[in-house]
Amino acid sequence: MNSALPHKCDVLVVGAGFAGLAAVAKILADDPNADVTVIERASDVGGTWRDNTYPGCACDVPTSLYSFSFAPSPKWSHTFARQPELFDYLRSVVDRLNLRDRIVTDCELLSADWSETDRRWTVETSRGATSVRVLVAATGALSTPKIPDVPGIDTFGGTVFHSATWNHEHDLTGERVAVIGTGASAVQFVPEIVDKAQRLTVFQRTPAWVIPRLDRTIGRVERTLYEKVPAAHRAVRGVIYGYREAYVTVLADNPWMLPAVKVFAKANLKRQVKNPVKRAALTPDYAPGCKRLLLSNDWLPTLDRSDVDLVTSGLTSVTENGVVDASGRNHEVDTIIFATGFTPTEPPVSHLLRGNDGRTLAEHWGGSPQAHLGTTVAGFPNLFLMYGPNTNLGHSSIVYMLESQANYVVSALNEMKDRRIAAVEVNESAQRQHNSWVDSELDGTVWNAGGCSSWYLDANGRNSTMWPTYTFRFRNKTREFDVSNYRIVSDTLESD
Ligand code: N01
Repeated sequence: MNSALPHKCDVLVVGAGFAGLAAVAKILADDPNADVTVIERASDVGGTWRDNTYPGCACDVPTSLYSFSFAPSPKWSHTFARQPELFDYLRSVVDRLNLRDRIVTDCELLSADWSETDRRWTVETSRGATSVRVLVAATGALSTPKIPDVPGIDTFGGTVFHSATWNHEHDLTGERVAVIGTGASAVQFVPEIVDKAQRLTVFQRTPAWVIPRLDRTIGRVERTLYEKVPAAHRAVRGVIYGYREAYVTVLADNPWMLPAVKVFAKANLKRQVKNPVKRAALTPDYAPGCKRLLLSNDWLPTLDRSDVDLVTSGLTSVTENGVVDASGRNHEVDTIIFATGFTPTEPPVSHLLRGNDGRTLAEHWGGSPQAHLGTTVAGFPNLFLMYGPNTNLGHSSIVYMLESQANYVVSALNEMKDRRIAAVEVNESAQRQHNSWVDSELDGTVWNAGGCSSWYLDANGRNSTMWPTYTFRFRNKTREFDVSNYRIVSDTLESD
């Protein structure tokens, strides 16, 4: 890919995962001559689908929906594509849309400072500096692995890694393995490694609601149909979109319907876990959906196996040869795999961006990320966040949200161009109003009032991750750049 970072560019996109590629693709579709560059810290595109390579890694949203509407693929092999296929898809999109020359790889963002005088961002990267008018941060919310600070971890004599940075050099065959965490990642890889390990010990802090994954192979005839008749594939995508949206009716709008989901999920648990002690330990005491509903057909049967231990008392420390639970028992293991998630409410990028008062985004947020439409932030002119605060979903495809945000960026760029505005900054009042609306919509939903603690809630207890309602409402709100909610920082473009 292109190795030179221009010393100046109009739009700089940081990150070449789904979010960054959505942004650059839409900007170029609107204006093929746009001066837009993407920087990517790794040596290839793909974001989370490049990095997460753990065994069994797959999408838990049907891939016909979890892909770009502007770059459909008729070739998915399964309803829920596996990681290698998704990674290949993203690389193929780069080629199909001729984006390769726009992407500077092995180029990590180190800092970005807004200058009110220059009305530009001064961006420092591992490949030098560049001056940028519009910055699009597409760095992902679930990209920085979180390993808890467990006492004694440095003394452990075996192997330790996180699910998002899987150690493929290490062979688990015949080993005693501890897995910490029982979220969306663990349910995918634990059934894949159980037959290799001599013994598996799974540390569960909170049980998850699990429902069947209705996966199937997509045969050649069906794939050919999608290839020859794209409208048929679009129709399938539309149906998936529709039934996924219907989940909001249950999870957010009518939480009184949740007991029915509970009955269904409990029946699934009863069918798949015969051991009564384990079944009791695996029964959640909060509403389904409060944490991400997990889709799996083999997670619960795996935990039911006699060669798999389920520890529910939590871990207190690590010794040189094992993991100690809350009762003080040392579980001797050779390898510890942390499936403990990410840092969505304090993304590292928030420490790198400094706004017009010299403070970082993290300092502005004080632990509770907020943005206007999840995209722009008061105090940070010409900054657009992809997958920003309150844009995460519990029910549908994040790619749909990212495309909506990319539309908004394009609309903003056009508005600025048409009005000859060099820079815009969202008004505090607009940001406040949007977030009050988000808070009131979240009030009483399963994500706020489902009786669990989850990564959806930030350090201050506010839900600063979830979009509270139907995704088409986000699409409508981001369709056009609402310039009246913005302060015009400068009314002349540099080219004047
Ligand atoms: O991480 P998680 P993940 N001691 O944060 C436990 C997306 N995703 O990597 O529930 C002990 O969900 C924690 O316990 P608790 C998806 O959005 C998408 O699995 O907090 N345990 C939990 O069990 C998902 O939500 C796909 O009590 C500790 C687990 O670790 C997100 O990524 C596929 C602990 C962390 O679960 C993250 O999933 C996979 C501690 N100190 C993932 N700290 C798709 O297919 C944490 N835990 C799109």
